[in-house]
Amino acid sequence: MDTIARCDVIVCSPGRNFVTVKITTSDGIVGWGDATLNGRELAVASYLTEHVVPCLIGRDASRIGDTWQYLYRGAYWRRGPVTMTAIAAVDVALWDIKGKRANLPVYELLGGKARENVLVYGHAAGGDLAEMVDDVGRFLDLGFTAVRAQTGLVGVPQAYGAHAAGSTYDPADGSLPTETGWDTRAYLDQAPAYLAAVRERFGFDFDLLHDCHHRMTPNEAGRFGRSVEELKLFWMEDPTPAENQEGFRLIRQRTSTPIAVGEVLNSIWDVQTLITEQLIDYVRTSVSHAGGITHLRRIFDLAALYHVRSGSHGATDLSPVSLAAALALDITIPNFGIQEYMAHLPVTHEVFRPGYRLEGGRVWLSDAPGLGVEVDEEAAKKFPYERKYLPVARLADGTLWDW
Ligand code: CS2
Ligand code: MG
Repeated sequence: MDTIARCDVIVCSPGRNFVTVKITTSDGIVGWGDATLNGRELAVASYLTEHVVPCLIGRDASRIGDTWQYLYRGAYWRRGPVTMTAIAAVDVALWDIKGKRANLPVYELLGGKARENVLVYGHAAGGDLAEMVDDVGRFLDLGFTAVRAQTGLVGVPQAYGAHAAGSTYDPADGSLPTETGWDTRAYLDQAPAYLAAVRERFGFDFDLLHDCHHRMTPNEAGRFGRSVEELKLFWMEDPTPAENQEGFRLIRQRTSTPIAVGEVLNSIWDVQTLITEQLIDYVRTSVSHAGGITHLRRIFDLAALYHVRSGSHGATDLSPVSLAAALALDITIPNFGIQEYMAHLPVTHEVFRPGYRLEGGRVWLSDAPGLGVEVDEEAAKKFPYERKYLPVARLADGTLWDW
């Protein structure tokens, strides 16, 4: 029996903070998992080191499902981003090992390819409308057929999405959360107009996505969705905080604009109503925050019953290990929708060397056994952790709001 001989938790910051799990078996096979939780990295690292790792040593590395149940039910306390990210990292590392042991890419273990490559979307952004529209053009010139468009709001300081065109998304550069502004009235006035400007410039032959980032009430989200219907968005993302799953019934009553939700959620129960009542069109739960390959495939299987497609989160705070695992699911499931793809900084690839390849708005997977990602631990030592936070948002009167 090939047992788990050691489990290391590697915290490093090549361009931004990452937490990586390295599991080594008694046969010397190494598997990698991403345990990064943006702004709360050390909580997961400690959860793993102090509470999970001691339970793993000596376990049969092949028993992925049993280990998942052991870590989920065995914790007694259910769900949550820290727990589910920790479980996800162990799960993905064990799938990586199982692939290496079988000398097969993980996607073969999941049933084999259902498509040749994976459709992805890029992030166009800009400090103002002109910059953002130019950035959309840049992605289209690169061959992307799906682009997310975001920009700031006139009169609202540092509103989400307003960052230099082409820069890699890294929300906070201070040691404390950056305080940004928000104004829903300005957003409802300006965002439909700036998305219309994109359509005016580039037409309708590509998929245009937009992230509302959790800031509206269900009624406001219904108004927003209705106001952009003729722009034929591929989706409006996170239109309202999704703890209130029932709120999406109101949005559905008001607009046919497709809806994508899930990146901040971490279990099948968090999206169960959204899926079974068909309140969303895409589920965005990620392999690194929603319990790994084992749990995310259950979410996608439930989603398939209700015509909900996948749209996995893939921002730069999910490491290349996470993206490789997401791609293994993306290429095999029948209800694949789209995969978010934000290019990691070159410095990140000094530590993480993935085998996937971006070409013309699609990603081609490596045929290497396992996930096909190498992690350079020596290089990782050059990039010590530095505490960073996601920003917070406040309304003009100081009310703390959803960022
Ligand atoms: C965004 C993320 O990519 C997205 O859809 O919502 O960039 C999100 O803001 C970050 O991943 C938070 O860490
Ligand atoms: Mg988002």
